[in-house]
Amino acid sequence: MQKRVLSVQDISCFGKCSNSVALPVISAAGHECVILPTALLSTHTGGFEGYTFLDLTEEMRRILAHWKTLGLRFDALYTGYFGNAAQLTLVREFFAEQPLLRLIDPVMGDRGRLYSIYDAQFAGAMRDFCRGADVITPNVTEAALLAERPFCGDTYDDAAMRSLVDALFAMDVRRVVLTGVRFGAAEIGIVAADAATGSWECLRTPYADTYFHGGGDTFASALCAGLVSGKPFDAAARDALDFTYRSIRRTEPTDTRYGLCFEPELRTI
Ligand code: PXL
Repeated sequence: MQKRVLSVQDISCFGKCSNSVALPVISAAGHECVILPTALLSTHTGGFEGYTFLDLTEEMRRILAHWKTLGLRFDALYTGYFGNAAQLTLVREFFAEQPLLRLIDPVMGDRGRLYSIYDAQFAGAMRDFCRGADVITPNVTEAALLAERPFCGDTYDDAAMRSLVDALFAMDVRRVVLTGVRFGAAEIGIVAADAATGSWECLRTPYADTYFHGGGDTFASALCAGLVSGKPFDAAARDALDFTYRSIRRTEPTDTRYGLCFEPELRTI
C-alpha cells in the first residue's frame, strides 16, 4: 500500500523551502505527501526584506477537527517550521494516540542565531515537542538550543559532539541526526546516532564555503522519504546527505536565498 506522510510546515511562496521541498521530494519517492500549512509567507525569512506572514493557527485547528471526523491515518508525521508554540500543542495532541513515524526537524535557527519569529520560550516548547520522536534533525545551532547549551560554532571534537547528542537523547528521542557539522576546513556533514543500538556515523561531504538556504529542508525531506521507503537509518541518512550535496552542486551560487536546485535530482531519489 502507498505510504502517507503528513508534512507540517509553512508555505513560503518564493525561496524553495519547507512544503515546497517536502512535496516534490516525498512524492518522487512514491509516497503521498499531505500538507498541513502552519503559515503562508511571501518568501522565507532568511534574507528577504519585508516578507508577509499569515499565521494559520486557527485554520490548522479547523483542518485537524475536520480530519478527525474523517478518521484519517498517516504512516509518518514530518514537522518543520511552525508559526508559534500553540501550533506545537495542537499537533502534539492530535497525534498523541497515533502510532506513526515521527520525524521532527526542530527548525528554529542557524549559524548561532534564532530565526526572526522565534525566542527562547519557543525553544523550550520545541524541546517538549521533541519528546518521543523517532528522529530529530537539528543543525548545530538548534541542537545547542534544545540542549540549553551555548552555541560554540559548528566545529566539535568527538567528545563535545557525543556529549551534545547524549543531551538530546536525554529528551527521550530515539535517533538524532546532527546537521551542518564541520569536519576540518574542507568538509561538512552530519552525525547520525541511534540511542538504542549505540551506532554513531559521521558522514562527510566537501564543504562548498557558501551557505545555501533550504539545505536543511532538502536533507530532512529526503531523510523522511528514505525512512518511509523502509531504508535502514544509516543508509537513509547517507542517501539524504548525498541527495542534498548533489543538489548543492547543481545550484548556481548567484543568490543563495533562492534555495537548492534539487529538481533535476528528483529522479535519483
Ligand atoms: O528553511 C527553514 C525555513 C522554513 N520556513 C521559513 C523560514 C526558514 C528559514 O529561514 O524562514 C519561513
